[in-house]
Amino acid sequence: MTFKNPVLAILGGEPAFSMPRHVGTPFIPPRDLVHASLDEILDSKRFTNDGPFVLQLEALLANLHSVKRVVVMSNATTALQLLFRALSLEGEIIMPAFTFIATAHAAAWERLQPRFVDIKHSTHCIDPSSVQDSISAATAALVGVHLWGHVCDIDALTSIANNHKIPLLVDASQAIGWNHACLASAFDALDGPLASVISLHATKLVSSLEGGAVLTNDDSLADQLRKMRNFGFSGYDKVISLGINAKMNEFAAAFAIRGLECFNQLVMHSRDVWLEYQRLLADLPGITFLFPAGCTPVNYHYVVLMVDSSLCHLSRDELIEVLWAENIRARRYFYPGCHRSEPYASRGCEWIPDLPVTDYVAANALVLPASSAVSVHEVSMISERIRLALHHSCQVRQILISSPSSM
Ligand code: T4K
Repeated sequence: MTFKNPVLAILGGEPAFSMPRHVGTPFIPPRDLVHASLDEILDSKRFTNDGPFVLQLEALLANLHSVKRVVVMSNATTALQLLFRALSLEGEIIMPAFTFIATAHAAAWERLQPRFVDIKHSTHCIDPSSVQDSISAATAALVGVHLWGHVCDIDALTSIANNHKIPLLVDASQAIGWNHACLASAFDALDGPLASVISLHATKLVSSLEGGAVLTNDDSLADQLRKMRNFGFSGYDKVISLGINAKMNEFAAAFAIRGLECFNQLVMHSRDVWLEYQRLLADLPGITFLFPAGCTPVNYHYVVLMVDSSLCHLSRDELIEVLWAENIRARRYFYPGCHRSEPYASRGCEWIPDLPVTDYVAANALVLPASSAVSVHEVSMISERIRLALHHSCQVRQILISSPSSM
């Protein structure tokens, strides 16, 4: 499909797509294979409680992440909660303010105080110097986040954690496939994260519909988490600790296994999409790709742009409105930052730190439909609409001013 001088939908033209293109469209593995797994589960009548698909998924994820132990859970938020609880953390937990709210909520739900720190411009991940400035006797743990699939500065965080004798944990919800092994060799010295958490939510590269997992090389932590996710049971009839129901069911696990069978293909496609956006848009004034030197995202699942309105004459939010009219559902994730979201914003001034990079990124980052949500050809259609929007920025602004949005 080619378009000759298309008119932007916001200026009266036809939308680029008849159906919405989302940032988080779920990947559906080959249906015949999904149906075969479902039949197997129905025939076996084994639906949950450490069934064979859950155990197989744990083994596959351990292999993919080069980690000794994996404990799958009902979602990543619960996985974080159980991890914090298993470590008996008390007091403050340092984390970036620019992350999905679940990182903060999981800690707060476990009665920990999230202490928000700033991020780096180059990666959007936690800034170790900001961590250093915020650490105190009340700090119980550090949580790095592999945002957009970029691995946060593990070396610097490890050294801070070791100096202060506190655990380093990683919220790797957006980084399925990351190499936990780069730290495994030094594990005995507590180098690297004690554990990381991935998400298998529907919107992730590979999903179990809803799901998450803790990855760790610590056997006793993994054993404790396995019991905690199943009411504290240790075998039939024997409850040995406090626990909850955080189990993943067999169909969810089977769906994820089928997705993992396509993992390499998915990463390759996502990389093609990521590169094509850069090829088509990198020269646009005011548009910058998040492309840290020497560091590529683990799985290329997210395509993130920074929009400088002084150069492209449209703000990030105005560009989003133009794209939504085209059925291109670009998003501004994590706005306005956890520190400015409830319940954290109401904790009082001393709790709302000055985080200039977080505020800037939250106001200007734009996430485009990528990965399995789009084909490489569709990337060219989306890129063309972005170019047009910037080219007609004056007209677009006039229309937007005359009909303000609800954003
Ligand atoms: N830590 C971090 C750093 C995270 O990014 C996340 C999750 C977590 C922790 C917690 O993980 P989980 O407990 O969820 O396992 C999504 C996801 O709900 C969330 O999992 C994810 N991060 C976050 C970044 O994004 P939204 O706001 O994108 O969801 P929603 O419903 O607006 O979905 C986006 C679009 O995707 C929809 O407009 C349509 C499409 N979609 C979505 C779903 C759920 C579908 O086509 N089908 C679907 O089933 O939050």
